[in-house]
Amino acid sequence: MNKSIKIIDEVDGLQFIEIDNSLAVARVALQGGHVDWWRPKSAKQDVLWRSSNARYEKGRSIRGGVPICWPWFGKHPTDGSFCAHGFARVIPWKLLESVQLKNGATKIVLTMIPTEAVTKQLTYSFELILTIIVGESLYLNLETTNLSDSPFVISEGYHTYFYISDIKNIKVTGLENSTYTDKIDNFGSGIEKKSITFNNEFDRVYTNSNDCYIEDEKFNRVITIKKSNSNSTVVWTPWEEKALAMGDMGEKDEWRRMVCVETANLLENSVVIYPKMSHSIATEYSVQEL
Ligand code: TA6
Repeated sequence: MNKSIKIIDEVDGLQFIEIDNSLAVARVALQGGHVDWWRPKSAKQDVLWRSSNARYEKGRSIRGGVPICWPWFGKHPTDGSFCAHGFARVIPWKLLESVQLKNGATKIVLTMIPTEAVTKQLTYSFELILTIIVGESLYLNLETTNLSDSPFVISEGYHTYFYISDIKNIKVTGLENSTYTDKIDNFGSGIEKKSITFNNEFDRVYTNSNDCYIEDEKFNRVITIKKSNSNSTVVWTPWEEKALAMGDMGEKDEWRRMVCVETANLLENSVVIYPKMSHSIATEYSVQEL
């Protein structure tokens, strides 16, 4: 086993992979293939946000880090009894491989283990492989392969929670001139004219394949979100009332210190995967000084 990684059993029987190399520390829950922690050693502040009362329980998603939404994003298109954002984030994955890279980063490769209950929710068979590279940047690549004889459609996304100085201090750029669908405005659409600032609940899906940036003057930094094979970006903050109602968004004001900027493919950007073909969506997070 690679020396920079350690498998640990923690609360409620959840297993984690801990990674500690010369460049960064990270933790990945095998439930959900969920990076619940990553911090480059050079960073002055945390980069990912994780709720102080995140639930570490079998079958529940962890509030923070990088939840994987697959094979549908948001509500199931036809059956509301299926779990929101798909089942990939709440079922077991297993480690296939870990490699120490020459630049000091650590690469791990995971595959999802479909349970009997979730297999019943699908009409097709598939393979899902998640590659994570932990270093000065955090890289994720999710590859879906169609093992059936007919095409199928998925929506997907990295529902990533970023740590920020305060929701009122930041702006999200890279989405100017993109078309959006606004969940708060009854799925109305529009075109984003400027960089995004926040003074209320915000939940929009953008049709966009550009890289995005979270500019945070108080932290004197920008978080760069590189995207590959992703034609949607979701931007979300629950604001106070919804955050307090959710029960796992941390103490009173903790929600102010996070924003979700999600590399995704959904709505009209959902992906058709043909038999024996694969599709990959990738994202990479890094931090620069402003
Ligand atoms: O990505 C934004 C969103 O779909 C919001 O509408 C919001 O409800 C959020 O995700 C959180 O979803 P979750 O199922 O993790 O509580």
